[in-house]
Parts: sequence; structure tokens; C-alpha cells
Amino acid sequence: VGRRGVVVLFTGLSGSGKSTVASALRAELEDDGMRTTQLDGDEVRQFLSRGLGFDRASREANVERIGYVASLVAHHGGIAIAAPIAPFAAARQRVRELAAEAGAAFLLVYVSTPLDVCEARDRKGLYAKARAGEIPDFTGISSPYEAPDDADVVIDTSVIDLDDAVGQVRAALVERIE
Ligand code: GGZ
Repeated sequence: VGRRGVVVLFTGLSGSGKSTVASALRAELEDDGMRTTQLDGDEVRQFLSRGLGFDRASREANVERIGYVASLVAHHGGIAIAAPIAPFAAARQRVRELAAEAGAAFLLVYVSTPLDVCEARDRKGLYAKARAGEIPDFTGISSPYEAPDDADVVIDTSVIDLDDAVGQVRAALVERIE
């Protein structure tokens, strides 16, 4: 495997489990000798998208930048894995187009864990702050999340375990690059 480059774009709410599944996928692929490039959310916001906020235009720019870098990686046969919220269908579509232009495969993974579960987890306390009005434009609370209808894999982490989730993404990925 690994002949054709691929852009793997995870999308889902804050706390849905995107990063957890993305990191576990990466670890598994690396164990099998595949080189991966992970566009970590925090690092992207720190370097690639420093200064961008969470209004619609900023999010679209953020996701497009991720798509651009991921496509450069995938153009040369790499496996690029990114896990932003990517709440807007238009920006996700843009990533799909960038991957196609780069001659790479594209995989959209929708981590569909419901809002009430993400909010109950509230690992970082952000939902509580958003409910209290302390974080404006918070996805799912005061900013929209457009659920994809074009996902290649749909994972609800409140229903399936991590190994299953990784297995599903991995199977879809291998299918596309072999
Ligand atoms: C959503 C926010 C916000 C607002 C800060 N809305 O759970 P986290 O903390 O670690 O991940 C979230 C992250 C979202 O950044 P992305 O670059 O993935 O978003 S997007 O794709 O829409 O550009 C959350 C934190 O940043 N965060 N403020 N208002 N999430």
C-alpha cells in the first residue's frame, strides 16, 4: 500500500473524538511502515493559521490552508491526516477539489458523535463556557455545524470503540490507495 497519496479529512464537533481516532490511525499506519503527516489542530492554529478566529471566513480559510498543505503532501504519495472541525460543507468540498487537483485520493471521515455526548464529555470545559456566553461562535452552540452527506466513513464514538473506528477508516483508506 501507499502508492497513491491520500488526504484524510476528519470532520466533527469539538470533543467528538476526531483527534483521538486520527492519532490512533496514524500510529497504526506508521507501525505498518507507512509514512504519515498529521496536521494537528493545535499546531495548525499556532503556525499555519495563526491570527485566524472562528468566524465563518476564518474557519473556511483555516480548512482551505489545511487542504492545501495536505494536498502538497499527498501529491508526492504521502498520507496526510487532518482533523479540524471543518463545519462548512463548502470548505470541505474545497479540500476534496485540492486533493483531486493534486492527483491524490480523498477520504472524508465524519465523526458524528452527537452534540449532547460531546457536551457531556466537555473535556476542556469549552461547552460550559460557550453556554455561559464566554466563547462566541462556538460550534454546535452558537455557530453551525453542517453535517456532511458525502462522508466516506461515519463514526459515532459514543457507539463504537476506538479499534473499530480506526479499522473502518483504515479499510476505506487502503481501498483507495491500493
Ligand atoms: C469551536 C473552538 C472555538 C469555537 C476555540 N468553536 O476541542 P478543541 O477546542 O481542542 O478543538 C476546537 C478547536 C477548533 O479549531 P478548528 O481549527 O478545528 O476549527 S475549524 O475547523 O472550524 O476552523 C476547540 C477550539 O479550537 N475552539 N474556539 N468558537 N471550537
